[in-house]
Amino acid sequence: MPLQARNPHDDGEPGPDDADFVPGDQDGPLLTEIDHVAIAVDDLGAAIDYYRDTFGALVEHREIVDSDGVEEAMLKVAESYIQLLTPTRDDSPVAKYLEKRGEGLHHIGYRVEDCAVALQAVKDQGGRVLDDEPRPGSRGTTVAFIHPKGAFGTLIELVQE
Ligand code: CMX
Ligand code: CO
Repeated sequence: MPLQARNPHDDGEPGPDDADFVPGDQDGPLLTEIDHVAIAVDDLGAAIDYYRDTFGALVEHREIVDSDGVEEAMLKVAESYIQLLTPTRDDSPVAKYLEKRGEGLHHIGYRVEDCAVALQAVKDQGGRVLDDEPRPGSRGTTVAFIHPKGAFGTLIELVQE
């Protein structure tokens, strides 16, 4: 075996101190698939009609998520979804987004095997998390959000199915 430079604090286990450490590398990357691309819209019905009439994309799931103050329509695209989002109340994060930035890309949902593990990896790297612990999302998923200001301008949702 070739000799490798070792960190003097190395405990033999792979970890963030290793120069060549990749989070999740032991079992493959932490992000396994794009779960959904979320788009904030003023009129959910109009957006659903647009995707159906233009692309033939159909709603597979619809839900009001009270805890987030949103109504969502999930349109399947291969193994991923487009998540059309509209606010259900004035203090919804999506209401604030629409008011400030108008309609458009709101966040990206990345699928992970284990939301707690992925969230811990973000914290270990000093990332700015919006959820300290994984919490329930739509469709019975477990999710956690990461602040866009610590993630190159993109709000990230970690999604465990
Ligand atoms: N994408 C990128 N940047 C965003 C953003 C978004 N979706 N939302 C806000 N920002 C930016 C703002 O433009 C602002 O930037 P500037 O300071 O440069 O103007 C900054 O982030 C504001 O940050 P803040 O004051 O800390 O936060 P806000 O009150 O604007 O809320 C956020 C933003 C991300 C913290 C809030 O939306 C949140 O907690 N989201 C997580 C929950 C969520 O989005 N739920 C709805 C979806 C549910 C689902 O998918 O199921
Ligand atoms: Co989402």
